[in-house]
Amino acid sequence: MSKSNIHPEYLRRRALQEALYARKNRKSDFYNGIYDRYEDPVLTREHLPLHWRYDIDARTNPHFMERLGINAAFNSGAIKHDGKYCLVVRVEGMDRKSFFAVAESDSPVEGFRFREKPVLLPDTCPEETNVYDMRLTKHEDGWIYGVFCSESKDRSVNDLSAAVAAAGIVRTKDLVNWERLDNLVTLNSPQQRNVDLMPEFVDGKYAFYTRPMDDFIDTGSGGGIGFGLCDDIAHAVIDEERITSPRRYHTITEAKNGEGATPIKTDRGWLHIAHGVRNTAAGLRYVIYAFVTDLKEPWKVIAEPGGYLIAPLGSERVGDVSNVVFTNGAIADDDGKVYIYYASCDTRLHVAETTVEKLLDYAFNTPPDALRSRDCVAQRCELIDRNLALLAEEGI
Ligand code: M1P
Repeated sequence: MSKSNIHPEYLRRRALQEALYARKNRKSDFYNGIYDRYEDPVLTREHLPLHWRYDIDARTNPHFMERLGINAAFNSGAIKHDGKYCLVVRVEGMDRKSFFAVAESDSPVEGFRFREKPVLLPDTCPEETNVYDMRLTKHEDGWIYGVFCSESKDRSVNDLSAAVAAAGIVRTKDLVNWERLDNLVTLNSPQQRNVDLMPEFVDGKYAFYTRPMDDFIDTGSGGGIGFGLCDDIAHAVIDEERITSPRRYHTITEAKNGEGATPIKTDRGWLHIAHGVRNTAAGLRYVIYAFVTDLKEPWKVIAEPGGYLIAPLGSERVGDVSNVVFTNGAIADDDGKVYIYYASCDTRLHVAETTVEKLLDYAFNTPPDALRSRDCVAQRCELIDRNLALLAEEGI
């Protein structure tokens, strides 16, 4: 038998990676009654196939060096497709460029493996430098849409770091072949990020949640999560954005917010899992929050609990961009369970498990932010008084 040219280190590392893929993920001890966290991330950079990173030929890579390293696997769109839990993951190379790759599993919480190759998007946008954060929508028109951030250098100003964010749009039937459509145009907002397509037509039109921004980082006059309609998805233009979930002073959304997972239709409204950002002495802090919009008028918020749903916890707090949790994908399963895929610190991807019923209970029965310390204390005293009365009544 001829000697193999495959580097022996590849085989050793592949066996280690198989153990990682086979690892069982257990619910952690974390408790709040709203959702469960899992102990291990569902994806990290260690999950990326070795043959995407190393030249595995011992003749050309005798030291088995990483040739095209991966920095992180994080913010991920999510969809159940052909019975599999599919994630379209933001993978970031060591060169800082992000790209998309599909990982799938028979389980929602473990065993995710990347498909053979990353997604090579049709190159219709020569000025585009970076792509990330795809939201996936199974639309009633029969397509699966992916809406993502398409970032280009801003050449209109003399600033090396200036960039422009736009919403790129692709569609697919199989998560294999992707058709690129025109980027979304919003006539009243110079930049867009965190844009999400609703799964149903509204007034016969394609409906988007947007995030109007004046600038690449600062949303400026952009007042929060917007809502807009367009006629033609292949050349999508939104002429009016109505603010849906606004940014508010001294709340978790003060600096900015953005639509996260594609909204989930429930019998009480559209359930949204979004992110809010505030500033601190240590930089921006990103948390995840929830709200519900009206079924018929999906730009109207009908429930918005105060505070956050998920905040970075323990080791989730540390990473490339610390103090960040971010979601752009959740799967509402047929049995009522909801899996929220959230990334921590632009570094790795986790899952939280809950149900539609629990999220609705949370959304409608958690008091809204009272906006002032005095009123927040009054809100808490009301809860305490009711509890003390019940304890007294039952002699406990
Ligand atoms: O670094 C945190 C997040 O920052 C951006 O989100 P936003 O547009 O709300 O500021 C995005 O780049 C996101 O990918 C990233 O996780």
